[in-house]
Amino acid sequence: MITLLIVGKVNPRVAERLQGHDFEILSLPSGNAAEITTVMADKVSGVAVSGNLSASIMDALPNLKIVANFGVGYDGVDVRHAASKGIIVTNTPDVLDEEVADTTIGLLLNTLRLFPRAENYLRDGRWVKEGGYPLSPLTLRGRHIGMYGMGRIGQQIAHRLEAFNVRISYHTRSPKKDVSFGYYGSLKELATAVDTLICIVPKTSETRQTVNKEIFEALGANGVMINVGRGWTVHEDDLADALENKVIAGAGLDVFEVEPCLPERLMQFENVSLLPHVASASVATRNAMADLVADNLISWFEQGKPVTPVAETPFRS
Ligand code: A2R
Repeated sequence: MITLLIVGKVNPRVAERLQGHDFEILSLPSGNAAEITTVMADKVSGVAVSGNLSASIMDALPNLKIVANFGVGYDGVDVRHAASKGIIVTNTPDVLDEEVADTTIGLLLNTLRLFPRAENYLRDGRWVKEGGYPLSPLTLRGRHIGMYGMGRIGQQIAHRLEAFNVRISYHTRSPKKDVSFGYYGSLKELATAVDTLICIVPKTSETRQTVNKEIFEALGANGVMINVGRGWTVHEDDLADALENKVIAGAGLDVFEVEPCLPERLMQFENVSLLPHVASASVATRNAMADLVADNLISWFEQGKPVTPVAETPFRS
């Protein structure tokens, strides 16, 4: 029998899907390496996690062969350390692309047209008492959208935006062969050309606070910034300054640098739409992600290969 360890809080469907296979499942809810028992250290060869796994846990499990991460972003898993120890890391790409893209469109429209505020106005009885909700100062009409990131999710967002009859351009480190939108070689050039920036890049050492004062100034007074990738990418103090000083016109955020906390200042702006990191958070999509976590473990232990290994730990048969 193969012993697996669920580290931290992971969608319960992962453990359910592993039932019926030759697995013994242990759990470490605290995610604390110091609580790894001798039995775990002796027996565990596979781990399921949701976003975070430190080098110390990998070191405490000498027989570990695979880490199956719930989520497409795996910046909280020490993949370099895993690679150095020959441990495969897997993530959950593709199955959440469309859900995240749908959410992005919703967040973009909420930011521009103030729909959450308009609904609250109705619910508070103000429509009856005060008449129609004020016109939204911003609109999607006539906008030029700049995609910062044009990967699996970015392409689904752009595909949806095409139906909205808006101009689309993008910046990535290298132009994409199968993408016909205008390419800009730097984020600054993209931000200068467009009036709406959608961020969907991973958390890496290269993307930290790259959306900052300089980029907000380049976006300009009609500028809107939407972030659905990682909070790490946006300089939140610069964003608050840009909103306060009307350097840009609005922002929509689903992700924050230190979740679930966010700077108080961001809460005060009427032209900001905030979501609690829910882009992929429907039952159907989270189930599909859980299934892929389980499928990676099942495939590894029953067929000797992972389904979706990350680039840093490629599978070599
Ligand atoms: O740079 P490229 O050509 O590798 O394009 C990737 C782009 N990207 C960057 N663009 C500019 N500067 C960078 N330093 C940089 N690093 C990466 O981000 C590619 O177009 C995109 C990432 O695409 P995928 O790897 O397919 O990721 P996916 O599934 O779209 O998810 C994006 C992120 C996740 O990592 C989570 O953090 C979040 O969305 O859920």
